[in-house]
Amino acid sequence: MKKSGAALVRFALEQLGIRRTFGIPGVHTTEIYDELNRSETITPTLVAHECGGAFMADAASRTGAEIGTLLIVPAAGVTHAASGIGEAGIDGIPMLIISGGIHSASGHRYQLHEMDQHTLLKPITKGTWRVTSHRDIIPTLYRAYEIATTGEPGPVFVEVPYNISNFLGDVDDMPSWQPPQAPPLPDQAMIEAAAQALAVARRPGIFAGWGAVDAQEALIELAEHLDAPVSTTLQGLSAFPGNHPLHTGMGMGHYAVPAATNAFAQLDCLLAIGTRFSEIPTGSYGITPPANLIHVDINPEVFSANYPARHTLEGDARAIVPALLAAVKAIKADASDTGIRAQIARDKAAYRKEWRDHDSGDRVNPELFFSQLRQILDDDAIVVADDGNHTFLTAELMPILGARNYMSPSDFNAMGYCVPGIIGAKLANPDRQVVGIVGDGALLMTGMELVTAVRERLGVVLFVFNDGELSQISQAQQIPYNQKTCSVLGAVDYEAFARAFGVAYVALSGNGDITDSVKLALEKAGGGVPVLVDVRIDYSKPTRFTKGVVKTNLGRMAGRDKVRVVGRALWRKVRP
Ligand SMILES: Cc1ncc(C[n+]2csc(CCOP(=O)(O)OP(=O)(O)O)c2C)c(N)n1
Ligand SMILES: [Mg+2]
Repeated sequence: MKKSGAALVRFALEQLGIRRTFGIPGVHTTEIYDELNRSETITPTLVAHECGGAFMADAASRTGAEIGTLLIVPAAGVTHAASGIGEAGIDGIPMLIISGGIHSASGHRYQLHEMDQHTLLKPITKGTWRVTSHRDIIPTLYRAYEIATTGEPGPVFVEVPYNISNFLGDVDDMPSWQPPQAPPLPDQAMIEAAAQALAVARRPGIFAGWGAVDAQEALIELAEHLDAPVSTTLQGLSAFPGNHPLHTGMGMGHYAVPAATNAFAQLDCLLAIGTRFSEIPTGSYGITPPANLIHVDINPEVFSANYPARHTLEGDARAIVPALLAAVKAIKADASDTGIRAQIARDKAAYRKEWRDHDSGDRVNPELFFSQLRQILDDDAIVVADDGNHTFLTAELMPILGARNYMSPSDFNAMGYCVPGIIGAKLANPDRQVVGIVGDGALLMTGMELVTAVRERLGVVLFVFNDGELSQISQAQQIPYNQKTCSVLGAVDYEAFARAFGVAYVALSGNGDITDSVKLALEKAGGGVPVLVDVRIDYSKPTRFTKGVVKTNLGRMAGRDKVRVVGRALWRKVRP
């Protein structure tokens, strides 16, 4: 039979259960857009910039039932989207990216949007394909999808040349999609050995990353059975409920929140699930996990990459954690109350008090903001942060109560995630509250996507932490340089900015306004309109994370560099 490539793309996406694509059409993709527009199950969604589209697709993947999909023009669309693809690639988030491609048989060179996209995308995707015939389209999209969603998930890229998508060609059949089999569990003997190590440990602890988000029920039971404290990575903040008595907060070691630092101080066994021990979750490698380290991950390359593991269990945490729980229960009775819960509660209360007692002057105290926001929001609200000081404030002060209810850029660390992120999350979860915490610098990168939020009538609330600086960097410049080079922003009238897009505006100027302003914003958002809340945040107290990382990095410097850096700072203090 004869089909256009565009019709074949539509068929494959419908089979894969894709319900939405993000992107901007161009001459290479208008035929595919036209097909999708006629699909009863797929909605092609226009974005303002492909980078925003990629962050939306990422957020839809993190919080929704199906994987985020991009439909973009070749070359310029792909380079614009690359930051979002990179974030998904490093963070293990599945994403399907389809671009048009130049006419593959025209015989001409220097065509519009001509570029080797595959070389560019190789390091940030799990695979890239260029279809070479109509017969190729359906199997290639199925294969790409399977690779994106199995093993450690990640982005995949398929280029469909213009002459294939837009013209008719021969296909023999249109096969339906068959989902792949679940992978096998690791050897039972390895699970039992790890369970034995946990069962005999005097002070076991659990460190949960994004890879653990879908194993929460068994993880809670395992932690309770062992009376083991649980800390999370930044990306995995939602892997364990923030209001559980064994939840310590983010990290371990001296950069972590105090409840985590103290609870993890004397561990003799650590169970790490779905984390790579990369730079952010280790506070720039400032932790010392015990030698008795059990590492569970779907990607075996992470084992012993930064810290040697005694036991490694390769596979999906959704299968391994319940198996580990069963094996532990078979060896060890429920642990008695070790006193760890009371210690965590005391440390958490003291840390909150330390923040509340910090004098924020006439600006908004971060602890008061987050504790009141938490009280007002629904338990299943989705919280999206960007990258900056506001991220670590959110991580340290905002309890996240359910799996996949928090996201922010992590190891790839691409600023600009939040505004598109709340859009992607809300489109995937129209009945849940979705709020963003964004730095003013990050807002300037992708804030134009508010036009998309308004067009889609999304009742999202965006809290802009307005401090006029790229604070995470300006803070880091303080000690070594005592100067804020290129980290002070221009002044922006956010009320006018919001008005330009038809976004509602709420001012949050001081501590007395917090509850009323948050409630007002949520009420306005209930009407299907995005709301920008201009938060005059107080950034005068640094987070534990920032202080810890600065200390770790200074401590690691060679003596002569330390003298140079500290000496320069002192000199500039006297002679600015
Ligand atoms: C694309 C990109 N560019 C630069 C950086 C470096 N960076 C990390 S945090 C940060 C500051 C963010 O400023 P803002 O959004 O205002 O948040 P704040 O730290 O003030 O809360 C910068 C510039 C980055 N992570 N990503
Ligand atoms: Mg800022």
